[in-house]
Amino acid sequence: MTDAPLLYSPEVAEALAEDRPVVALESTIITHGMPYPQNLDMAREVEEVIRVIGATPAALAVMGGRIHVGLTDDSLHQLARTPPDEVMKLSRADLAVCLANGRTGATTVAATMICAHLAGIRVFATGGIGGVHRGAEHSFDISADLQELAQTPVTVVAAGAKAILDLPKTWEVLETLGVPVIAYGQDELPAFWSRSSGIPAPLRMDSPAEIAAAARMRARLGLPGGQLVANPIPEADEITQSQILPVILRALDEAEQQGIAAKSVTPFLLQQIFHLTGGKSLTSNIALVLNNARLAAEIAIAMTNPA
Ligand code: PSU
Ligand code: MN
Repeated sequence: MTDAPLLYSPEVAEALAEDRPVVALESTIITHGMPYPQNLDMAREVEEVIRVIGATPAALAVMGGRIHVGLTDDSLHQLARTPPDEVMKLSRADLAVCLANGRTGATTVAATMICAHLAGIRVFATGGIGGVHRGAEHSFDISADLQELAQTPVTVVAAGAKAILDLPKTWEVLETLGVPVIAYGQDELPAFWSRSSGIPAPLRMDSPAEIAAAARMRARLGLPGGQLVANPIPEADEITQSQILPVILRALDEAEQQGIAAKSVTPFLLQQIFHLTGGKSLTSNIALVLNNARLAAEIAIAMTNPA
């Protein structure tokens, strides 16, 4: 069907051949989103959570000229311990170059959606999507993740957009692009580390079956693009908006003073916030990723067993 250089792990190949549920996972969150060794623990736990629910995890990364669909524990370990500056952070723009040059690359939300779709996977779990950065009216820094949601048919489960972004502008752009933004189980959009954002959700759904049915209907209508499921972080793990906002503002200040730009912005801010919260932001980040993996596995199951 596709001429793309895909290399499936035996486990993922078998699951897809038997039409069993598979959940795609990104690798930028491992290489550029969290420090070692917590990133490795997170990656392993996410896979475990997905298996326990009855789906197969497929972590995606580019190595040796191929898109790996499903990573061995050795590959996960190797990615997790490689310094961020030695791994390409891949979005739509970089994917082909990385493959053609035989370099190692970690997939962002955008690149993971592209690779998942090529591999025949319809659901993907992550932490938070990229979006419109604060000050984008000057920097024009808007993540390619948003455009990808508009064109690639994969359901992405995230805890909203990362709160370091300009959230109202991010949701506006998604609306313009025609991306369904679905809050899971609440009327308000979550804000990554916090359950509430003060922004009403454009759409709300309360079950994996509804989300699977909406994806099927979109395909029947011939509408391109995916959907974003915004899944609130569990209460026990949240950092409230009033606690995290001053920290975000300090991190943004630091980024500006150091002249951080382009692809480095997101990793830099996450690292600053990690230090400023004494590690609490990372604990929350891991908790929300696990929570998203659980929901994504349930959606993948609902997609393979239409009601
Ligand atoms: N979510 C996280 N941590 C991350 C990311 C998402 O919890 O590190 C990554 C994702 O790969 C996302 C990327 O696609 O950050 C966005 O980067 P940018 O703003 O440069 O598009
Ligand atoms: Mn950017």
